[in-house]
Amino acid sequence: MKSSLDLAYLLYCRPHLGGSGVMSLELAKQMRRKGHNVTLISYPGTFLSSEEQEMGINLVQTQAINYPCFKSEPFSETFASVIANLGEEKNLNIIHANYAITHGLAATTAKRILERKGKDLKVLVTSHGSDIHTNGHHHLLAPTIEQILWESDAISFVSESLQTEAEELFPSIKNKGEAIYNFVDTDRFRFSEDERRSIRSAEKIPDGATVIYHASNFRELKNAQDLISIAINDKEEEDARFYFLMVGDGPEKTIMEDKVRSLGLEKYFHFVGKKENVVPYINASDIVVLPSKRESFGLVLLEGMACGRPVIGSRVGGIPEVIQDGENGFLFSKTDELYVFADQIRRNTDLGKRFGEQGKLMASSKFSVDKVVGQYESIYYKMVAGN
Ligand code: GMT
Repeated sequence: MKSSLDLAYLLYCRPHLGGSGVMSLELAKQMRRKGHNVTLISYPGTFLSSEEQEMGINLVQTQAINYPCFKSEPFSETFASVIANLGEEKNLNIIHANYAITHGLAATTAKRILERKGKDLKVLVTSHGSDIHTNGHHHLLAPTIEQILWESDAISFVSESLQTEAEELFPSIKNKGEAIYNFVDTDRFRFSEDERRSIRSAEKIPDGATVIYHASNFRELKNAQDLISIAINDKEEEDARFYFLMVGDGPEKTIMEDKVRSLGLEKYFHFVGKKENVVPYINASDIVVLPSKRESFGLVLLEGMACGRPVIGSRVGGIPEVIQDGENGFLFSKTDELYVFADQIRRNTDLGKRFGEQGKLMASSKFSVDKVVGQYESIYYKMVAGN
């Protein structure tokens, strides 16, 4: 039997919401369930649920330094010290940093501090996307990101497409990384008729309406405005119109709300803000749509699939690894196709059902907790063994 490990996760955690935080917190919980010691390291203001506390997960928060001459909080430095202190106190095996920028830099710095003191801390950096497809192309960030990835003991990418892009961008890290998909807990993300009814009634969505679900941080790259094109195309439709459940918050939300108002479409768009539990909103919907310009994976789609929803996504980044075109949903390349595909699913309920069933199957096989958590655990053991 393999011995249990001492693991630390450096992550964006509650109250921050977003795919990387959701994934890394869930991974940490799964590792704790497997008997490993787990410490979360995160920002001031982070909190654990009572379940997480009862499970024996530790939380260490860094603190703001508030030194007046600093232009911003030196989080890379304070996190590095937090990890190094933790590594001195106990025999920490692995620091799993989510994102190279800030977290990976802190982890590799802590590794060097501990090395000087004769301790061997292994660093795994998970690249969730922007380190490569956005910041990785910025000349003021790229050399540092490459160095962090190069210095780490192992790298995981949330999709094969992200790994390919990273290796093209930074040839020095070739053969170092591994694609490990995000996963979904199918016990939590599952269909419920009660939730469906309750949200549709609370949001006053008429019977027969087809509801499109979108969740994001409403940044420009999420391209949420494409959804308005569906509503514009739908103007001729009399009875069974599209309604939109828009979950999340971010810079483009107000722009979208203004646009929706100026087009007289406010009846159809329901901006419900940030939600800690998105499952009832997915269940209230009929199609999940992610029209991003860049996307390393698209966890929102996988959550929709687990709840048996057909999915539509743009043909970019890792989305084609989540959506099998014509099997569990549609991939689109041009905005006009978005309406055509959504309309096809609305008119052909059998097709929507078939897509939903296939998506559910994929969620519990290709993207299952057991499979993906097992992949991470095996990387941890390989790292500790020095492979
Ligand atoms: O999509 C975002 O802007 C949020 C970001 C995050 O930090 O949560 O998401 C990234 O990581 C998720 C979890 O691995 C992926 O599912 C998202 O596709 C990825 N976002 C982008 O690549 C834009």
